[in-house]
Amino acid sequence: MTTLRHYRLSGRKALAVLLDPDKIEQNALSDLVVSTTRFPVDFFLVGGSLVTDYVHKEVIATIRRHSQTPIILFPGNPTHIEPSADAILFLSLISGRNPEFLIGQHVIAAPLLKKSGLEILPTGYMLVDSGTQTTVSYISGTMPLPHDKPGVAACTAMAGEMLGLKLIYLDAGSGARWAVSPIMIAAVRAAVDLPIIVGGGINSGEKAYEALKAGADMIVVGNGIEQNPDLLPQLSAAVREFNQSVVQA
Ligand code: 1GP
Repeated sequence: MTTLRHYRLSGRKALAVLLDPDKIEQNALSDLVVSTTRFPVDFFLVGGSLVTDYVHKEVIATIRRHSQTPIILFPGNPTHIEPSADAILFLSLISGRNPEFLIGQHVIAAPLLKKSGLEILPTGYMLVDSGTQTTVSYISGTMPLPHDKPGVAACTAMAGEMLGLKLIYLDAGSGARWAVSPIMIAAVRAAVDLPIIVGGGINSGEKAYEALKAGADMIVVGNGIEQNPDLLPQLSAAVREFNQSVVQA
């Protein structure tokens, strides 16, 4: 996203909250979105690898009622395309070897996306082993990158950048037991110039700060916020603290 590129160039960090339409109930959603006026977030991501309720449109409308924060779709397949969002992560699952998720679904989605008016964000999506099998790994039929192989992650991201992708998303998967390690984030940071998104299992201000320090440009949090109401203030503070040090530097 042009905006994420700006974050990368300025050294500022971003926080995104992932809303899974299946998991969040409308009243809780309104409360959460209202609370972001006190504890700002930079983006809302809407989606997940397996959706059963198909209420993306309603979720987006609720966000828009309370907030002007940009909304980015995080789709699992072409049925999750919803034109009322602002942009879509056009994910190529480059950590896997399943052609459907590297290019197949994209061919099906392309004409719909062209009509949708959504901003397209070509993203190298890398699943990283998190100590437990995640829904996205199961649904995509792909093996995640080993947690302790930063070199493999770096080469994968490099290839993604050379192929022309514009963002890298390192994801341990929702509810990950282990978040992506700072060592792996730093290796990817050293290997590519692209903005790096990191998510999965970020459930404390410390983990958020570590990911940002290692080179993440944006962190994504989903599960943790639904489970712990104190997390949003902590994450918002971690990102703010980081950005203050950038402004002062
Ligand atoms: C998952 O990166 C996201 O795709 C967010 O993960 O729900 O564990 O925060 P969590």
